[in-house]
Amino acid sequence: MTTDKPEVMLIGPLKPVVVKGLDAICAVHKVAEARDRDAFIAAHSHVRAIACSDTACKIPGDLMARFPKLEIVASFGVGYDHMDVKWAMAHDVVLTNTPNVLTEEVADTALGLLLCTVREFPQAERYVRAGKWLERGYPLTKATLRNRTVGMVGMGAIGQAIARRLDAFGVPVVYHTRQPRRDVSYLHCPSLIEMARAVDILMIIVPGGPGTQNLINAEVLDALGPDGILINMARGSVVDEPALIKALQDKRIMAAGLDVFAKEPEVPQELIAMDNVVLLPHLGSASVYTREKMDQLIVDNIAAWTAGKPPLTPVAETPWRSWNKG
Ligand code: 8YV
Repeated sequence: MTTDKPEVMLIGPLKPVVVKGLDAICAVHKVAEARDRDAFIAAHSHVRAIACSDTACKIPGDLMARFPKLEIVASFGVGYDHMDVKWAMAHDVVLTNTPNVLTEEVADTALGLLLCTVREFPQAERYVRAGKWLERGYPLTKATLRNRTVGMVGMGAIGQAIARRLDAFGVPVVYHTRQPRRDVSYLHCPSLIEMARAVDILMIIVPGGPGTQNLINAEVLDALGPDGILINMARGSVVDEPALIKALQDKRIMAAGLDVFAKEPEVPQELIAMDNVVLLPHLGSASVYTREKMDQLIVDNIAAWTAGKPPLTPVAETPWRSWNKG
């Protein structure tokens, strides 16, 4: 196919907002429609832009290397641990993500998961459906948000939106990040272990990737202690999953609320079997409203690139430079 339009390789599901938006401005080569993926990529190795419509689609360096003129990868998702950032930095490829538009939705989900885990709403709902209320009332929950402090692991835009909600609930917040943030007034805890020891609830909301791999390990869980509750809204990779399972089984922590897992969509049978765990299928941002905004931002980043302008949301490691021409 020859075309005057800029060409884009679309990797991932054919979402209506992405397909419609890209089709209007580019010649879009849709990997999802290819019979032979490898041959399709080889036949279009001249393209200079990739759009990735799902964080479940990995973008490793050896895939990007198959497009020698590659300038930009515009991906879905605020997290970008599915892309090889180091490779992109070394080869002057700009990576874009979809921050901001999902912040409030993910923070809503985090509060929902926190409340469900602390006050056992899913368990209580199952109790009603099973007809057990007719026999006796649901037991009082051991955990409460009252008189508790939440220790946030991570305090980026989503972390701050979660903290704002906790402020409104009257729940004190402290946080751990490598460096204290100047733009927040919550108490900064330089040591994760000490913070875990001091609080009853850990809320994980840090980026995934090598820098945070297994950050929440057995030592942190033990510091959180037998009344402790862990909420993971970040990435499965941030928590040592076998260590978490063991800590829950041994009652070394009280409960966990998990939106993310090490090998999604597989959830360990041990977690499914436990009643003190609330499990969600990675739906932090998953409303039609927010997902469409994220999808549109992929299109807007590509549109800026096709117009020779800086993309709207390059990730910090790969800022737009004048030689990324579009
Ligand atoms: C999505 C996310 O729920 O943006 C992210 O990084 O984790 C979420 O918004 C996830 O990408 C689901 O595929």
